[in-house]
Amino acid sequence: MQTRRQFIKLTALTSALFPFVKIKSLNKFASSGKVTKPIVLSTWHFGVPANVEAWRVLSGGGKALDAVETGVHVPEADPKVNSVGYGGLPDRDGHVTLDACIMDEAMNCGSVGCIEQIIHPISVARLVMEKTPHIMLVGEGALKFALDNGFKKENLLTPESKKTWLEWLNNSQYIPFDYKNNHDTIGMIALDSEGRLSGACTTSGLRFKYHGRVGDSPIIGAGLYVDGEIGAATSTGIGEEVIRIAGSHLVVELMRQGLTPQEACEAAVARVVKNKKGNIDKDFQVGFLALNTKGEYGAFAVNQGFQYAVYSDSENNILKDSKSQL
Ligand code: SD4
Repeated sequence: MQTRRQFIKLTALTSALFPFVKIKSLNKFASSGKVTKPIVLSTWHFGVPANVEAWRVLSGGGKALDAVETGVHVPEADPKVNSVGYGGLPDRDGHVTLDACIMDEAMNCGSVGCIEQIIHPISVARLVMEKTPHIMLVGEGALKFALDNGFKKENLLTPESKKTWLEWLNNSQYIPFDYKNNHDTIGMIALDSEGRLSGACTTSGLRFKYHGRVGDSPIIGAGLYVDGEIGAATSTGIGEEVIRIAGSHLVVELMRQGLTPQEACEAAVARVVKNKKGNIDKDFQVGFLALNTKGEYGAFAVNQGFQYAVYSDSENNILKDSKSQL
């Protein structure tokens, strides 16, 4: 139990570190005792159908870990989503390379980076977590591990994505950070009826990136972080900027210090903005989504346009617009 003196010290410290965060109340001290569970949150509009599948697991009393894996399978398999899994836009050399990670409430985690020809990288990440002493496998090693474990090779480059890539090749203009044409990663975080938190994050990354480029999405602490005693966070947008600040870990640590999920996302976005020293336009984007152990959530992005989907008993898979810094 913290004393009033410790509370004041923590408030002063947080204000000094994050002067842009208006601390209305530190959530440890404003606890209503009410917990919203189960609940699942996902980034972007394709989070809506993904949440439906996750909710099927959660509403049946299933584990958050199973819910997030099942949920993100939906955009991974959807050829119309050109930023995740099958149908993802390729790198500059025409390879569809995928990044994914998964984490549960007990610090178990697994990840794959730059894996090709596997439609569900999230399930390979889960196997890395469950079957190996490691956390991350990349490239050909990740593919070999997947094939050794029964996954099948598939061509992930759809005719539509190939056409877009061939058009791009006409000019080969290298602008991977042109965010308005780079939508997007699914990050999903969930709290189940037993109070277990988990998260999953999966993407084809930035379109026409360098071959071998890995973003934030498969990096534990950047694209995703879960601490079963505190909360979970996930990110979307320009991965390089998220990695620089260990973004999702930062959000969870801020929640540990007492910030609400909303305040923590705002503070992390402010850190990104500060690092860019004003060098930000409307095509730049980084966004965070966070959930705590009480089922409270928040989201914030640098620019307008970041949407996320929420599914709980009280919010029936609603698509919400995140507030933004600019
Ligand atoms: C990445 N954060 O690879 C991911 C992809 C994304 O907008 O969210 N793109 O950097």
